[in-house]
Amino acid sequence: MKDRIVLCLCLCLGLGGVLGADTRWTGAVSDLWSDPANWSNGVPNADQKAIFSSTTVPVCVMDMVGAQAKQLAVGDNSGGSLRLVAGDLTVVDWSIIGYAQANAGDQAGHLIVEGGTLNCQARLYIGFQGEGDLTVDKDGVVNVYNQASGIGQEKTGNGSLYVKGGTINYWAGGASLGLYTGKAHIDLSGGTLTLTNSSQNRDTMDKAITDRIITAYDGAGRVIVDTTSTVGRIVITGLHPFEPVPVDGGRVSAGSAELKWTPPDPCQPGKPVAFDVYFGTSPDFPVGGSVQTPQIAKQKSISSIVVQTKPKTRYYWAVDTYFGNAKDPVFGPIFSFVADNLVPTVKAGDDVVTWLKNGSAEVALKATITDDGFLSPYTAKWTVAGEPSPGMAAIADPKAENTTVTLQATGQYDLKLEANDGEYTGSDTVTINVFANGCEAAKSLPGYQPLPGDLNGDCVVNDADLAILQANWLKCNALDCNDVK
Ligand SMILES: [Ca+2]
Ligand SMILES: [Ca+2]
Repeated sequence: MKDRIVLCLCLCLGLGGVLGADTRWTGAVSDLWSDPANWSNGVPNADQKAIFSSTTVPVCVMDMVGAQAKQLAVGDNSGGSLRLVAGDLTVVDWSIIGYAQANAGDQAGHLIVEGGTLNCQARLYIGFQGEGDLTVDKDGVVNVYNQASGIGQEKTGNGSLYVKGGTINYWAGGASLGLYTGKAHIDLSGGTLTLTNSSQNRDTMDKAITDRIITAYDGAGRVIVDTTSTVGRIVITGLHPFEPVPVDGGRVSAGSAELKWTPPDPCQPGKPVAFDVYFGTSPDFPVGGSVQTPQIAKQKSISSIVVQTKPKTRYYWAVDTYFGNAKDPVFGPIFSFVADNLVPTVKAGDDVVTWLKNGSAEVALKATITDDGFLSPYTAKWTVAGEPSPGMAAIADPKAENTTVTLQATGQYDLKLEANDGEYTGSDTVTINVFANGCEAAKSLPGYQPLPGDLNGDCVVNDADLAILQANWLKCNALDCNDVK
């Protein structure tokens, strides 16, 4: 199972001279970012370029909250690695992995974000003129703000983005991500990539998936592009043919969990495939390390198995397939999920359009809250998050999921419902627009069409309209009225 060995972190980092105000990682005393003795010119600040440019010193591990750098150069010209497992790093100008050395091979730059947050305030180049890769995994989050980025940015650039878990968000609008100058590759196997939902990004994603620049599970899976679930975003994930449950990179309620997968078709009709199943808390699978993940099924023709999980624990599992031929078993990828107390899911209900009757409007609030029963029965709380003026909204029973709200004035009201299970809080908001009457409310809806003959615009065709018609009967205000008459 050599293909399962997690990314080797034996790449090392650099010694180098002081360059102006820049500061270079030396790893002289430890692997911690926070120790000034590990840097040529002190721990980076927002005015300094942080440089990683050697394979002969330890990988730098982020251990600070609020870490900053002006620029980030990982793999400046002769290798270098930075790993975020916690904390956060904000880079105010550009970030580059794989700066200048084309075909760097062992001396490529490596950035790993498997916890904490990397905020790139400007562009992020993965493989600028050189070779570099970014791995997003586990709970890691990468945000790239404000400027368009590139993978394989220039002709000699060679960049790879591995989204194995966590999330990377490109927030710039228009064309957020260039993939077509140098060599670019994105592989999705458990994490999420999001982009601004622009026509340029949609076109680039479609083309890159067709061109296999974007793949899932190293080409074995499908790339899923969702442009509807999150307003304004394109959400891209990978799906393995096993269609694993729990979802790879997902979360489940701790306790008993069922691992499920979709078996491939047998090579010989009628002869079902069999599976080895591995499950545990270590990503070190057999042959991969000293702590090995236990085998829980051996050559069984099953497609699910029940396991026990503990809260706040990440689990790894894999399924190897026996087709009944010489290549058995065919190794599957390593899936992971986190077992925990789940955050309550809150749906505050559909937005409402209504109107005042005798000076007020009463609206029934119909919410849905679901939770996994941990830690305790949840408690609900409605609050007024926005109203035309203070005190115009009165919620009958703020602690009841289903209650009523009385609204005393026209305008927009935002009501927030929170559900707290003793540990986590989920929330959602419903918007209520109140108009002076039912006609104004009708006119606020998209697609409102006035009735032919509703001359006074009160949404009714009646004598009042007829009176207007009669009062104006045979009047003419054309320039040739005499001819018309
Ligand atoms: Ca819960
Ligand atoms: Ca009318």
